Amino acid sequence: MSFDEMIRKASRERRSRVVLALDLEDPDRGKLMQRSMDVLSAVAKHVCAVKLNRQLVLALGLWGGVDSIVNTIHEFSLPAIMDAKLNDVGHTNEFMARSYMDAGFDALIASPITGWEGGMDSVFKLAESRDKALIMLTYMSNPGAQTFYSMQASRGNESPKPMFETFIEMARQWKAYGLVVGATRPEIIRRSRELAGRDMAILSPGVGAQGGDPRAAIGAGSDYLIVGRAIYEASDPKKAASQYSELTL
Ligand code: O7M
Repeated sequence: MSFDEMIRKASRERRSRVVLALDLEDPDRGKLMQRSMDVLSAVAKHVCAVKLNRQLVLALGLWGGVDSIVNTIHEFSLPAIMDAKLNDVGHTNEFMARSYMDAGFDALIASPITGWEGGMDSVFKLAESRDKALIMLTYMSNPGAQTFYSMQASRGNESPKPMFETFIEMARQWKAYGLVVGATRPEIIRRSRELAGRDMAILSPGVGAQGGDPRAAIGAGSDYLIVGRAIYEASDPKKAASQYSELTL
């Protein structure tokens, strides 16, 4: 099953558009692994995908650590997203992408800032050959994100426009599965949806701990909300995940 089919199926069956960001920290490897498994089993019925980032990869290692978390995510019939934020030259991007794909991830997040040739080209070719999804980070959720994502820039003879608009055009041209657009700026989500059309998914982090409004993000055109601390730091993560799911219906 493709990533798109997996996330849609899980979303439909669980009536949830919440992607869990499992960004736990603990200096004790054993405890970190146990806590990750505990949070996963508590919330699995209320989320449609799980996103890991380098926090767990650095602490647990990809092999004999994160790979078993990916297996568990799959046992819950959920797709696993690696928030790799790939942003390097082609051969190292390709090595990282291949390693994450070998570890079982169904989708990877990359930054379009490298451009195509010698940057994203190798990653897209690999993803196509392995039937994996690529998601482009086109507007971040943090306050300072506007410095660059909204910077007016022109390509060639074109008139200037905000950088994120060019990133979305590139993501479309490259046939990315979707975009990450911060939930903290509904007006940017709305514009991103206009430019992306209906075919590309929009995933939005930044609700809860970062102050974004889940309903406003969905109303502006996001398909999925990425939620971390507001779920795994809650006294009852299952209840928090279920409440966020309800907000996205
Ligand atoms: O809900 P939080 O704030 O605890 O966590 C948000 C998650 O989304 C966390 O895993 C971040 O790495 C991620 N994220 C952002 O918070 N803002 C962004 O602009 C982009 C991401 C992200 O997922 O990038 C791909």
